[in-house]
Amino acid sequence: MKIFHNTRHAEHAGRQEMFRGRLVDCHEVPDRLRFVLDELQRRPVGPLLTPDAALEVDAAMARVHAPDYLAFLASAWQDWVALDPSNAERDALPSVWPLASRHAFRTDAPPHNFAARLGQYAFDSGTPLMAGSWAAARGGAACALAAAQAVLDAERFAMALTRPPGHHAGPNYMGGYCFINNAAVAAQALRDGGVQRVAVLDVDYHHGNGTQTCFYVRSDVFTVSLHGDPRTEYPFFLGHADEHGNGAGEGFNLNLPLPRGTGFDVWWATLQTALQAVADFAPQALVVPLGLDTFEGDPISGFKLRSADYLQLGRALAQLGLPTVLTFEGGYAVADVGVNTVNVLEGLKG
Ligand code: OKP
Ligand code: ZN
Repeated sequence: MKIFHNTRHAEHAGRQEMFRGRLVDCHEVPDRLRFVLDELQRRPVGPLLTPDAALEVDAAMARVHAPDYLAFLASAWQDWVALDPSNAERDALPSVWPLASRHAFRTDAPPHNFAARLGQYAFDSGTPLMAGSWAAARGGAACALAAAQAVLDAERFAMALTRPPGHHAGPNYMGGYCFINNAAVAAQALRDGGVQRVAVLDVDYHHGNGTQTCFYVRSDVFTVSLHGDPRTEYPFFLGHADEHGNGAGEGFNLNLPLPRGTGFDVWWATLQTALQAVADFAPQALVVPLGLDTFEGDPISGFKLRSADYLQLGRALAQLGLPTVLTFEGGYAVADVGVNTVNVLEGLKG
């Protein structure tokens, strides 16, 4: 198993996120990845690599994200500081949104004001953007691309070990701590590398709204997500059981929402449903947005998995018998996220 880690991840280290009317310390911190790397030192499961600098990461991101969104991200920090030089000491968080065109806000007259542009491209105020966010996110996309390339080159398993995470980022928006959708970049890179059918099985606690949206009208990428019920859980506005895909993508999206408080037995039974759906699709490759925030000790989530359960998850994923790319997503019980991640990888290796 090849593990591509993002050497620039720590350049993204948001200070605070808006939560219910106050700024609270960020949950998505650089230590998350350090704990995984530390555990990989203790229990190596494969070589730790960095992506080849020759990989065409900008082209790979552009296969998933809109050009204006990528341009926005690339200059966002500079534009934030230009808005007010004292902003250099503060992370950028949005505070005004156009909602959707059905609410009569115009989308045909794009604002020049940076605060408005940030609101145009972000769906929550919990995703701080700072000086190093773009470099970190772009470095993560390189890891996703490298992992996909490794699988195209006949590696059975490859992981993009990176943060910030990606599965909430859509074609032209950030949110949920995510800027670039690493899983979508990997899935698209597999398609572009000649894989006809790709399945994405998202096991993060939160619905993978960004990934679902990237592929919602397509039949070549089947998206499945097992997550906290959006009626009570973030991201709230997507992830319901009746979202099956649209147009050519009809029947190629499956959501399996579960109530907050769900324990391993019910989660495991639901995982079997997800695995059977993946098998029925008969993909030639699998992408797993791997969130470890299903853990009982997670501070912001509500499932009750224990550390040993992640070995089982790894074994179950391996039983699909597919070339597999994993991307590192959530998991905020920082002291446990290393053990839980490496448990999945050990289970995978069998
Ligand atoms: C990202 B990933 C908690 C508020 C929720 C957003 C959660 C994003 C999770 N204070 N904020 O799916 O793990
Ligand atoms: Zn999550």
